[in-house]
Amino acid sequence: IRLKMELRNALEKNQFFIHYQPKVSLESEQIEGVEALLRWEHEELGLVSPNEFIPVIEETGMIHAIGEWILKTVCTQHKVWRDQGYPTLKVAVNLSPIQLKDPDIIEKITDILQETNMEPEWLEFEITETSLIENKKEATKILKKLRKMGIRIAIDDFGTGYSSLHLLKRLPVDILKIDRAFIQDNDDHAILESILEMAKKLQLTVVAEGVETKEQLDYLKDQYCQEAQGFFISHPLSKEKLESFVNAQL
Ligand code: G
Ligand code: G
Ligand code: MN
Ligand code: NA
Repeated sequence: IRLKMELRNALEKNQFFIHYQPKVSLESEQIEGVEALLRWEHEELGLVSPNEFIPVIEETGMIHAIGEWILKTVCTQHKVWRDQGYPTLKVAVNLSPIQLKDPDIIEKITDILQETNMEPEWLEFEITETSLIENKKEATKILKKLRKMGIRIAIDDFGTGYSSLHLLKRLPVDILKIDRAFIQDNDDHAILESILEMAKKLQLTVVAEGVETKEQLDYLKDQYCQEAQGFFISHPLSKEKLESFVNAQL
């Protein structure tokens, strides 16, 4: 109840900000993109984990306004970086299953892209596997429209739900983000290897999440996984720290 009350004013009080976690190409080991991650800092509660407050903003419907703020903020920042001459990065934004139920979602996204001069080619949306499966029909329609606009779609936390090869083939997606549980299980690579094989057959790009060690990174390279993200590469960073990270690679 406390969280719910405090969240109500969080947008006006400018308590939200975005962190960016680098994603690297396993071939070049260069940064190719970032995942935008929402952060909330309250004056008394301090930094509250998204795992605690996202369910609250979803239940109360605040996710609609906050989701628009996230996309607008990320696209505006992307334009600033382009204007400043940084190498252009892909940027991934998480979409809540609640946002996929908004009948105006396509119009809202279209408006924000126009307003912020964002090329859809640089944008990805991440949707969790479970939310896709639970809301398959509606979600498929929306994802098809987003893809037509030129935005890429990633299935987040892949492997934790029950996507069959058959379902995956019909879903309008471009990228699989393999859940960190499969990356971090160093004793059993069977599932990971079969996901990689399946993704190759379906011509999907694979991103490994939660890479925390050099061993994991090297193993993924051997397996021809395309991209990786995780604490071994970088924690989520403030925009200033991301700029230093990019500069250090140039
Ligand atoms: O960044 P962190 O590990 O603290 O995120 C915890 C969870 O919150 C993850 O499941 C992540 O997908 C989710 N999350 C973080 N930022 C956003 C966001 O901007 N929108 C939505 N819908 N979920 C987010
Ligand atoms: O569900 P989603 O994949 O969007 O969640 C992203 C969350 O995963 C972020 O909160 C981020 O902080 C967390 N994360 C990113 N890299 C790692 C990692 O290497 N290990 C662990 N344990 N969490 C990570
Ligand atoms: Mn994600
Ligand atoms: Na994930």
